[in-house]
Amino acid sequence: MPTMQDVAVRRPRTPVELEGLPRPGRCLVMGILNVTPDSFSDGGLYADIRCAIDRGLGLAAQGADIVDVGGESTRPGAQPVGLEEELARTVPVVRELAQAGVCTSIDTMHAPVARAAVEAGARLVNDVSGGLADPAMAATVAAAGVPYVAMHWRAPSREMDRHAEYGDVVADVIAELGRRLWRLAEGGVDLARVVLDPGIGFSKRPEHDWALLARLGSLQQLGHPLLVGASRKRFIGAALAAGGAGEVPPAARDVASAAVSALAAAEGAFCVRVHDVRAGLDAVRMAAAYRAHLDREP
Ligand code: PMM
Repeated sequence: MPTMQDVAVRRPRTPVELEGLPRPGRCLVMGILNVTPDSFSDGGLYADIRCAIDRGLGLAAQGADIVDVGGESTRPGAQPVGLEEELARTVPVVRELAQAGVCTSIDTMHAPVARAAVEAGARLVNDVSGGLADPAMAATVAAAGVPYVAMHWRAPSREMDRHAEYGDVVADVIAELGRRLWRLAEGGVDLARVVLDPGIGFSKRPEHDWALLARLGSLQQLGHPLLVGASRKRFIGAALAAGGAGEVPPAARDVASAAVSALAAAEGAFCVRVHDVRAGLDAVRMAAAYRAHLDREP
């Protein structure tokens, strides 16, 4: 039986705040903007970029606290795109959104892309590899002085499914993220700016994703704000199918994704990364109202 003290530890009363990021007093909502050819038209890069900027402005208008710009797909099996291509896809989008006053983050594993995006106005670097893919990332983030999301990652997308073996997934992810923190600090990163992410769907099977979500409070032992990126992922499709909904394609998983965002925010997540910003925002608002009542318990 958990004691009242355990509950207080699992659910911190004061939302974490990070320099340079919005402070709405609830879990942040990060809207996903993937500038990848399969995301938009096939009318060439310029058309894709114009379309991406409009989409980013739209996400901000819907209430996204952060718009996360990515130019390389990290889906299972995805192939790398090359540095020049990734820069060309993301930097103009970040620049224009930042100039319009939108808080943007750059979703990249590559230090040169992170550096160029921060120069263009990105206020956060979101690295799904937590610094493992590019040894120059720690020094780049240290020099940039912006918040940094370090996600739990074991291998590139094309081979990540082969690395989904765990003893106790929560303990293993905590240990591996702990080692990442150590290496980032050695690389000069100010750990007060580091957000951790369990890496939902990355080298994880559905049972691993659920265990990490259900025990998010344990990951808070590491003492860092947590970001959860569950939106539209395979484990949601699997749970819907197991519950009798049949095969639900990714684009039809937004209601279920919002439910997962509410669960993550209720467990104390600092930020949720979502495709459907309106639904995500409502979800975290419900979680904030729920948590406010938990906090009133004697
Ligand atoms: N997932 C994806 C891409 N970037 N970033 C973080 N921090 N956490 C995630 O879980 C994450 C991410 C892949 O999802 P997508 O293909 O739907 O963007």
